[in-house]
Amino acid sequence: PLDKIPTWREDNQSNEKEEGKELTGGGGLTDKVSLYKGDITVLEVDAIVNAANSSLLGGGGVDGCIHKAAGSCLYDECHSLNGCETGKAKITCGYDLPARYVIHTVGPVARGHVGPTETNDLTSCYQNSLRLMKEHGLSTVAFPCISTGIYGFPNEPAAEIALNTVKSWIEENPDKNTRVIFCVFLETDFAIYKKKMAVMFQDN
Ligand code: AR6
Repeated sequence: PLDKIPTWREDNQSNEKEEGKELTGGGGLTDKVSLYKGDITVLEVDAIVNAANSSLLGGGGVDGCIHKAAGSCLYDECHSLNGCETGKAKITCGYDLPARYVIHTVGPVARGHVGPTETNDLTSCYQNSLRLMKEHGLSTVAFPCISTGIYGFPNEPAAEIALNTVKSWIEENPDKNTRVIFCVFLETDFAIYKKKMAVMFQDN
């Protein structure tokens, strides 16, 4: 359950105390984000985000895992959606998943190259997913590291885009119930996110 996943504040509380910092009363940025390493399909959140392809009909990577865990009804609903363009997002039910919904977004095929198009498209994936979450009255969402697997977006710039886009969105959409979980799968991504989050997310 979500209450078993610490927020970024809780993850860092002992450090903050040691350094003698005042903890703010809650509701700050650090209460709204978490870093979680593991399988996104087990998370009991309002929505998990799928790093899909433009057919929305499944594939390998996290997409394959999500379809396998959600069952064939997810495929049937995706089949009715007429695909999805790069950078856009579409929402379905979660079916057999513990998550209520799946937000399918299509990341750019980067193959190691990060130019303006790749950057804009990846930014749009996060923005459009968050917009759908809000439109459906949802509060908690988990993102995988979109495009960084089969689509070959370099991990460090992808993390930078994910974190900056989510941070700006949270600042522009204040709601105390918002919780965004960065669900990393690989140790390299865990290390990158941990380092960047320590700099970007601090309430004081
Ligand atoms: N939970 C969380 N993250 C995962 C999981 C999981 N169960 N499995 C893999 N990852 P990728 P892409 C991580 O390749 O680069 C598919 O075929 C993985 O380690 O899944 O956007 C689609 O149909 C990596 O960090 O997505 C598309 O054709 C991250 O998820 C294409 O792949 C994204 O890797 C999309 O490629």
